[in-house]
Amino acid sequence: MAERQPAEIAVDQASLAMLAKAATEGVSHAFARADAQGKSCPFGSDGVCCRVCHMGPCRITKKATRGICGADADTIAARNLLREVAAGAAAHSDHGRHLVHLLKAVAEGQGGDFTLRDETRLREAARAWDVAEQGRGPLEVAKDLAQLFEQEFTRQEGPLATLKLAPLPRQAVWKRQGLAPSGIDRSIVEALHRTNIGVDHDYRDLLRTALRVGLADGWGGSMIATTVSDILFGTPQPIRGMANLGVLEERKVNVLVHGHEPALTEMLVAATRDPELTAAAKAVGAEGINLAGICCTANEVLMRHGVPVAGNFLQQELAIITGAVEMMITDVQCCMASLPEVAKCYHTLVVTTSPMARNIGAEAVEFDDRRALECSRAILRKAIANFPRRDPRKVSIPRQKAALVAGFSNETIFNILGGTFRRSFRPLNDAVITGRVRGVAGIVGCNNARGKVDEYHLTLTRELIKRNILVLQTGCAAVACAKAGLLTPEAALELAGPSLREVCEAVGIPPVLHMGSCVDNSRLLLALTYIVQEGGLGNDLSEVPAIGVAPEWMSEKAVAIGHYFVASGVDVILGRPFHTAGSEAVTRFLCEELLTQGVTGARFHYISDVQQAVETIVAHIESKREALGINRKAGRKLFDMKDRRGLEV
Ligand code: BF8
Ligand code: SF4
Repeated sequence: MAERQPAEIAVDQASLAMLAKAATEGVSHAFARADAQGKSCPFGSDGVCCRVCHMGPCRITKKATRGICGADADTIAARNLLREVAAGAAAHSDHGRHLVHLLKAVAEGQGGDFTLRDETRLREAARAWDVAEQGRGPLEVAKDLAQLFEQEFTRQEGPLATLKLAPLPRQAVWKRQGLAPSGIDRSIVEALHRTNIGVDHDYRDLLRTALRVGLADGWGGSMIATTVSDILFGTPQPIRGMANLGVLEERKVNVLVHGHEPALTEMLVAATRDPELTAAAKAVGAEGINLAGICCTANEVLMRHGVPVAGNFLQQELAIITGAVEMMITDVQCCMASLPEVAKCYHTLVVTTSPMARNIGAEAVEFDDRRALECSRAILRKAIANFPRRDPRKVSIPRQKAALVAGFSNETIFNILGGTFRRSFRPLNDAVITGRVRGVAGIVGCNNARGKVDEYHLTLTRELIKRNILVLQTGCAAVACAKAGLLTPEAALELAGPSLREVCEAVGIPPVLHMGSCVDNSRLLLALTYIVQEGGLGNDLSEVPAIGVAPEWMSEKAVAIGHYFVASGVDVILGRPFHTAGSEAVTRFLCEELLTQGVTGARFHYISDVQQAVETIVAHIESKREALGINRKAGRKLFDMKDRRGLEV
């Protein structure tokens, strides 16, 4: 691929400015590397390259229609996809497992500085999962809940207990179709087993397994991660914040938290408020410490503390290129391998706090949960000591930053809509039933260096709110829209269609609701569940006028997310296709037969053109409305004699 001009790479001015700076300073970044990669290998893109055994790699071509073992394009493409789902589910779920361990430690009095921040949420969760809570102390309840969650990982038989949170008709679909997963670990192990050479060769069976593993992620690992985060760190509430590289401060020690695990970050937030550390920062000539986030760690601390967001996935290198970052603290997921290389061009220290996410050139810092605050202070001291090494000639912080409101957990949506005394989704259901809100679109997922960053997210979101569709967001999609100012109540006035605007104004919400990090896509599953439970919009998730979209996705985690939405009965539009084009049968199964053969009641759509996506979403939502019968005018029908006779027959 020829090297692209900056304007072909990104839409936001802050990123463009940093790309220009990188060019002057000779710093490489993901976009340049994407160009250097050139066109992707067609066998990989089509999903027909198999490396499962060492007789291979085998590639399927017109001449060689089977690999050495006899596997055809359908088996190979399905097997590759299932492995992606397993990897994505593993990432989310392992994150959940770490949080469960922390919950258990806190419950046993071994949690150091961590506490149970949200007892109400703890008790609600206990009731939802049938853990006795009445008349018992919070630590006792937490211990039992942690144990139950642990068992969700190790369960060998019977369906996951968390599946019970879904509407009954959906549970019935899973049972009928054999899609209900057992233990999370077991599901992932089984996926790896099935995809070994010489095991499962039926693409339909492999793809059903992908749905099952997806469900183990969405309703299992991710749901557990979200729930435990809320219990330990507090359930998010609407909170103001800022987003984009302009949140970095020239006169302060800039510390960026990056990755996905919220535990350390919670303590860093507390440590930055320590007057001793502020004094230490002043002693080296800074005005204080400025903590900001990248990727989903950013979403977590934004939602709970209003910590500013410096950027989404493809801004991680650009943040260092500002020359103003003293330290970037990384853990697991989405932290680029290149960070230490980019940091070498500046004074930035890259630190890794997760024993499973090491990087050559990044300093490994032990983070002990039991001494979390002390460890956080030590890390911040290192960052402060690095401030004098900053080269002022290399510092250029873009001005751009946008205000936002985040923190729309379901618990707060209940309160906002219904009031604390009558917590309810009723007003939202009524707005959908009367057509003031046509439906709901969840726009989620990553950025992709192969495309023009944020463009699909922004165009799609603007077009949908203009058409009175409420948008729910998580992950890097939410940050993309935050940077463009779409996450403010004012955006409703300027950009939403008249009836959505009215609803937003009445309750004081933005037309685009930030619901959290990527594991918090589980909140979207529950939001749809609450809509069903509230009544009037169908009995199953597949009946709600709703859709999921991942416009610019790139991660295996997004593959898993797509699968659990579709398995839950929600159609998913992907801005970029899965690597399945080499098998017509696999593509047809995912994009047609899951729906037409009644496997899930929903399907995937591969749509790279944003306008076509808008049309598909509107048509989909309207067809769901038609099926529910809520598009009919509710006027009174006057019967004439002919009608009456008709009735008597
Ligand atoms: O987990 S949206 S680029 S940061 S994978 Fe990664 Fe994708 Fe961002 Fe959050 Ni989710
Ligand atoms: Fe080739 Fe079969 Fe081995 Fe895959 S499993 S590499 S198709 S021989």
